[in-house]
Amino acid sequence: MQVKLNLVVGAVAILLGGNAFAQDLVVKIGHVGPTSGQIAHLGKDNENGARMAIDELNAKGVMIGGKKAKFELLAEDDAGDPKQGTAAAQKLVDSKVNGVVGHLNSGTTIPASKLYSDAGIAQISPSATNPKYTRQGYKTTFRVVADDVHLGGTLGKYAVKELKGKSIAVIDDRTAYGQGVADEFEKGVKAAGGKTVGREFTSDKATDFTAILTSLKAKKPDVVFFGGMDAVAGPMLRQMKQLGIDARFVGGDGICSGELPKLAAGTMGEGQVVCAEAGGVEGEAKKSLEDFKAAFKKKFNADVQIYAPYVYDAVNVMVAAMVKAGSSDPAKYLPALAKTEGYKGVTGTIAFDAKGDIKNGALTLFTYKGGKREQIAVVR
Ligand code: ABU
Repeated sequence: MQVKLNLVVGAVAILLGGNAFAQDLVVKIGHVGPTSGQIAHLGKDNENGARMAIDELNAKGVMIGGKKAKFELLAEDDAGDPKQGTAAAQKLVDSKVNGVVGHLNSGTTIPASKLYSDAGIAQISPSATNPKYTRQGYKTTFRVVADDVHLGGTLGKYAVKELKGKSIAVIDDRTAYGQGVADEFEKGVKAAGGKTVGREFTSDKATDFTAILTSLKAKKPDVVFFGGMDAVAGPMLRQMKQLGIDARFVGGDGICSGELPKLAAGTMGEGQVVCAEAGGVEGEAKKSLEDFKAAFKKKFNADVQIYAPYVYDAVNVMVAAMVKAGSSDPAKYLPALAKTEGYKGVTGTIAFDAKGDIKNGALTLFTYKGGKREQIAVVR
């Protein structure tokens, strides 16, 4: 009898390809980011953060409701395009994922959030900073970074008070992120008693900024703020240099990547650029982040660009809620996720407010020297 039972168990294991035992719980985590297009380097950075979390969770062996969980990553590319973003979201909904981490861009995250909300699937964005994302009244939206009100407002005040900007020009890329963060920057400048001398816009696909930069040059700006991503900021810095615009260049998290010096092709002045990542750690907590970055480099042979650690934390905080609830069913673990308090991640301590935003979110101000990102300060 025992021999027969062993044979049956063995046959089931073979049928399952040796990947999962019948009693295992398969947990599907969706990830969406632009792994093609101009900011593919940022999309891949995010996706690798998710991959790292999933691989570690599988190696560790996590029990959910008395079953051993086997985590699967369903990674989708939205190319940073809102239409492709909703198509990717629908694909994940149809695949019955247990949760989603993403998307990277606000312009894709916000429309996709309706689909996840309608399907009751938890979504944690590791990088979309437009405030609207968590202000739609959905119970499924969470964010582990600070938003553009915090980012833009802080940078606006910094441009006036620390950089002593007297003539501040603003450019945005007309995306949900770029336009929003530029608006908040302008409000921050005004709140600090400063003034803006001009506002221009471009697109997230543009490569030639001669017309708008020439128009702003006539206003003799000492600070230029750009609301957009690093793939546009790099060529913009090159063209500012060609046109002889000698101004500090300030931007939000979208330009604050390790890749920016390369994209600016050596035209970035020492300390010329000031940008802010929408998170940050200080003191003893820095070690966990540094350890993560070293392990990431070892695994992927690539440096962290911006948000891989936040994606890693987002996956882990979602799984921690599943463990606590004893279920990977979003309807069951969503209340536990919403009540997350004091979760110690590599990007700091995570707790969510009533909207699903991170409580007490930090910002890290950076500049670039010798082609490398250099931290200025962590502010709250
Ligand atoms: N937060 C900057 C990049 C992503 C976004 O919000 O569009």
